[in-house]
Amino acid sequence: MIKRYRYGQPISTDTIVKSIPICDENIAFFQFENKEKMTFTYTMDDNDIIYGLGENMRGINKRGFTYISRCMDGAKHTEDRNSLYAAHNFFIIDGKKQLGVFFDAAGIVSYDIGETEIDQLIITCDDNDFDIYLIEGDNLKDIAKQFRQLIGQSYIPPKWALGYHQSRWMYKTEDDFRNIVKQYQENQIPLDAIYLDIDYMEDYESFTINRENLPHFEELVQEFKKQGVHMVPIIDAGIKVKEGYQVYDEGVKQNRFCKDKDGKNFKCGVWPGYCHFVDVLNEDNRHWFGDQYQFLLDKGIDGIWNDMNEPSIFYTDERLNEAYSLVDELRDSELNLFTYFKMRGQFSKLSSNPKDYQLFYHDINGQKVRHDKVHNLYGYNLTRAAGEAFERFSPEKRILLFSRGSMIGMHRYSGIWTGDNLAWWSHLKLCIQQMPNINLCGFLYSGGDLGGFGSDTNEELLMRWVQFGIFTPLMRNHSQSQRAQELYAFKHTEIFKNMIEIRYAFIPYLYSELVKAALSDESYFRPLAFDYEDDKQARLIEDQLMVGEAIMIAPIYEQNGRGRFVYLPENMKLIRMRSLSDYDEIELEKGNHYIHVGFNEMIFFIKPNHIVPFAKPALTTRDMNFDELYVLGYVQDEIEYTLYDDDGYTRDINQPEHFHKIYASKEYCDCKTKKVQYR
Ligand code: MIG
Repeated sequence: MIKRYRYGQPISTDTIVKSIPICDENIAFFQFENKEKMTFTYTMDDNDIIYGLGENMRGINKRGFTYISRCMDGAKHTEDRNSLYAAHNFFIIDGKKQLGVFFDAAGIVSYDIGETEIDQLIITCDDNDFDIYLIEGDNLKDIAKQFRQLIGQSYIPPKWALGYHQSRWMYKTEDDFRNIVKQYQENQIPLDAIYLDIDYMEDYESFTINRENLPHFEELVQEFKKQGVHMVPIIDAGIKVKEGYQVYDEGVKQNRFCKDKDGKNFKCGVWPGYCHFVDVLNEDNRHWFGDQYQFLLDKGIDGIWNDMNEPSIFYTDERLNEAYSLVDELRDSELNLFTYFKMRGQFSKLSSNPKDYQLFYHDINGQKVRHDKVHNLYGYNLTRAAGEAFERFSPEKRILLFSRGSMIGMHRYSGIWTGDNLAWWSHLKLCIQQMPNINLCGFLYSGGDLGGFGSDTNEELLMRWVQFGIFTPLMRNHSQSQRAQELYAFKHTEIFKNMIEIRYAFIPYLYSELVKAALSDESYFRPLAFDYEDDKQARLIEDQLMVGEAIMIAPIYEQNGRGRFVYLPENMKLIRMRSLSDYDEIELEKGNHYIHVGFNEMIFFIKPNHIVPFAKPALTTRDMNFDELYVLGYVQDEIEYTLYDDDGYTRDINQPEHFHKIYASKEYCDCKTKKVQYR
């Protein structure tokens, strides 16, 4: 049951796709106070767990900290960060009551979940205009599903997007790209995509190509395509202020940019120097911005990542002038402790300063709205512009798209990646914990930069990250480190190769579970509690996840870890794999176990009466045969598994011929439409 409450006169976020009547009673469950800010309070039981809030810091259970939905670029994901790049305003309270809560708000919302007062959940809204949806259901899965039905079907990527992707903010020339692809091929490590970071552009201008480094860009795209490898360029939100740059000229002429208080195009500094932001909250402008992507699609590109769309601001003249005048004031004095820190602080406040978001305006259907009131809608709508354009330009084939900035609603158009993590063990753990909460907010196609984006990784950390990444729909190694982070750059290339082959082998299962989750409004990654609600210990587990209907994972995320404690909420079969031809299958009983996991091993668990189909890997997904499958299983009774499969591109997903029934008992397995056999 869903109830909708309205406060003020909200600006439509276009997040909800179902119309629910507004309820005119006072809000249930929460205590409402109209203080300086509107505040909603809920007293939590000691046993209550809070799931959700998507991409954020800290654990699966969000209790104990304050999270602020304010999309923000910030390169250090430390524990004290209240906001990352996303505004994911959905959570579930699970305990004495089970309740889904969604704040449909364009503005900033804060969730103090037992930080100030250990048992108080206190939600405050910066503006007084929003809707709240309260969702009651039979259980956690049901509540999560009702929410997803409210927000519409999640984005489904093409199948090749489930391959392994290599990226690095450093590749520049055609030879750089060729060399990387060649090394993957020579080492026989599967690869489906290679990424173009901002250096492929001319002066960081979106929708341009740096012809000095990439004189034969179009040919290069085709050359790789012949090998089954996709090139995936980045697009940045800021449009460089430069006459002669077509997107700028046209944008100015057609009045596409956000305005400052005087009605001039708002200007701030990002990568290219001074930039304007396209006013993508306006439908017409969104269409225009989407049209720009045709430049890349025409060159054979079929995947894009959208960056800096929180939108990220490095500086504005206002903030720079403040900093300069402080410097002038202090220049000739001897800095004391106070003035020293003041000056440092002044400069570190230059980027992503909330005050800068008060300096520009949008035109939403003729209504002038200050940016900070709708800040969280920006990245969402910029990526939506791309998603909508892809449907126009590529009506037959799905295009890969994922974004850094996001809000719920954008999940219908795109996936997300978790931004600038670091090569820290704690960030591997964070990535594991983010996945189920991101899924709850509708973003199924997601993943973090494997190995860590910033600071230098090491072979062991990357190995463990890859072993977890086998299960994330987006499996991309991306970094800006000094140290090379490609899988062949380390001593045990062979082990990396084995791990990536394992990933490829399981694509039939991973793709099937991802698409089915999207079609049925369910999660691909789930906390254990969603499958084992009455199991007290399962509810507390923070480092194991359910993946699809058959698998539980328990990744290694500690330095020097060669094993770990695993809790089995029921009897399960452990699969411990060194390679596709070298693995153990061990039946284990419900309860606590210590499992050894060598550096060269990945583990997962199969639930009773479930199977995991897999295929022979190849160097690209294109070269795999998805009609000949093998099965790993833990089956006592006769069971039936529904495998989703298609040509990998079609937008026409929901066709009966895409669903293949696999029947299995302990002795045999069978499928009418595919060749299947037990391994
Ligand atoms: O200010 O394009 O998160 O993945 O490599 C940094 C350069 C801009 C941030 C993205 C990262 C990307 C980087 N970008």
